[in-house]
Amino acid sequence: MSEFITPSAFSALEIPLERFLNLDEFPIHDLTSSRRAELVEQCRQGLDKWGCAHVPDFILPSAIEEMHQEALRLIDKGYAREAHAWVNPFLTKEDTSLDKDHPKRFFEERTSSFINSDLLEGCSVLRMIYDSDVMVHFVAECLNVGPIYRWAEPLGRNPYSVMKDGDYFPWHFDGNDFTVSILVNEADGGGDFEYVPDIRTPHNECFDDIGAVLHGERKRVRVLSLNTGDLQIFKGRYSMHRVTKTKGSEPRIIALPTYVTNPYLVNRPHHSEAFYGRSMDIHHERNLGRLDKLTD
Ligand SMILES: O=C(O)CCC(=O)C(=O)O
Ligand SMILES: [Fe+2]
Repeated sequence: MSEFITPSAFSALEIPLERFLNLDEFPIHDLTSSRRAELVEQCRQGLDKWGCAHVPDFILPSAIEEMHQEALRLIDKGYAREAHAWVNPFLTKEDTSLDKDHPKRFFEERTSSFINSDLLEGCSVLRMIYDSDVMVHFVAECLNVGPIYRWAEPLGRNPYSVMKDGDYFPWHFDGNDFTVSILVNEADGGGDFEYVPDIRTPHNECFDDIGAVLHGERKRVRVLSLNTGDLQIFKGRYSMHRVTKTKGSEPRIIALPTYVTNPYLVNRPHHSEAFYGRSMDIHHERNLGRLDKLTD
């Protein structure tokens, strides 16, 4: 485990919520607050109806700016831009034994990049948001599942996804259960988040429906216009999603604090290589079965 050199987490004592939340407007720390109950209810409705919860202006502009500046300092470092790859929606390798129309044989080029979690700075406000138990508790209540945990995944637990002019993030499913996203900087154009809510279930791969979307079927596709500071909570393991091509000189930067139901698991080695540029010992050591039988 000598690969790990960064500090792991902030303690509850070290996380001033006021640094990233307006607690008058978003009193997620106060379990007696009717405003909190209302927010949880709205998120549950969003997840039920559209597979996505959306809270406008959740994170303070000053914290968004801190994250933006952190991302700009890190944008050209480490593994940020090395992991370009041809990927299918499951991030698995080409399998020529399958029919050529099978969705597992549908490959697109991912040109977007990640600022991996292990690069985040010591005083990163994104790490603070991620490590906050108050946030984890709030997200779990919105999802109406629990307990949920922070992820053991060293590279993908809370990265920034970065898309520069002309970059594309292809259709895929996530290896984890839930993703929270917070847009930190908007591209000049494009960069729409598109998703198909619950296109597969824990016990049904639904390859035909997936294939139809990959070949252009738009009936069930939803498009989210994201705004900086908004919070999205999204079930990326069941809802196939992508980000359309970005345009212009401003990079699209989005923070992705990610929570899971199994605190031990990490991404599969091939998923880590395809998205985050490499796999580490932990990805091979913890390559265990999933409770669902879905391809990932
Ligand atoms: O950039 C986004 O909005 C989504 C990123 C994403 O889907 C992922 O990192 O798995
Ligand atoms: Fe994703």
